[in-house]
Amino acid sequence: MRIDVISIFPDYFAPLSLSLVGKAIARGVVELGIHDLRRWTHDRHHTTDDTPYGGGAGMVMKPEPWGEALDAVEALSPSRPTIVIPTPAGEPFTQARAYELAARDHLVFACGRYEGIDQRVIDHCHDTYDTFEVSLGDYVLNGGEVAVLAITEAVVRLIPGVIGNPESLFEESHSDDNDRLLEYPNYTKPPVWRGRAVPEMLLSGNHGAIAQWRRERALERTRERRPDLLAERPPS
Ligand code: JBQ
Repeated sequence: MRIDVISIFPDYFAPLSLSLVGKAIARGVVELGIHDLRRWTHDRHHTTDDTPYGGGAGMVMKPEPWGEALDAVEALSPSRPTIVIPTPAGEPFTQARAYELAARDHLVFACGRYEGIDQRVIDHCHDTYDTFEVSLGDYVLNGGEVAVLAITEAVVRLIPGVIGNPESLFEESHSDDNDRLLEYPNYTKPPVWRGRAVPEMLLSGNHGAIAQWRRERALERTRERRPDLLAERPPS
């Protein structure tokens, strides 16, 4: 997979050369290009934003640098690029979307600042490429950069061969194989820590009973913390 990121803060993406994503890059499973949007400005001050038509607070990213940046990055494409635009106005980013993006050849992330990119750029993306506008949640970030770090990690770990032990993909929270419940609580040694004992059931060696106990804990947690997930589940 090829991944390109367009941002006015290219330094934000240094962490991508670490950890699991970094290993995928080192192994050649992922090819990563980070691009400074200012490279496609032509004025002395490398201006990327301007005041909004119609008035209001904040600034809006100008369309011209974005148009040139997208054209240039498209030229690097091994096939047809998929554009991902993090925005608080996007659809909630989900594990299902992560799986879908993990199957693409070329992802292009377009990082806008909070007030956003001129809508004509977004419309151009929808008309020209497969485009997803996604949000990480209902809170305020200054721009799309942190969202791109999170989405990249969620996607790259799903590319076949990236995770050493693919079994660990199965039982985790939000996976289909876990019935979309939150994950049950986990424990390791020692058996008692600061007066807190590991639940006795887990020491029983009774694998059937343990599986049932874990499912009960997962349901209990989900009911308390994410009742919306229970409401979404297929009947049974
Ligand atoms: C979203 F995706 C973005 C981009 C910019 C700001 C944002 N704020 C909240 N959630 O993930 C987001």
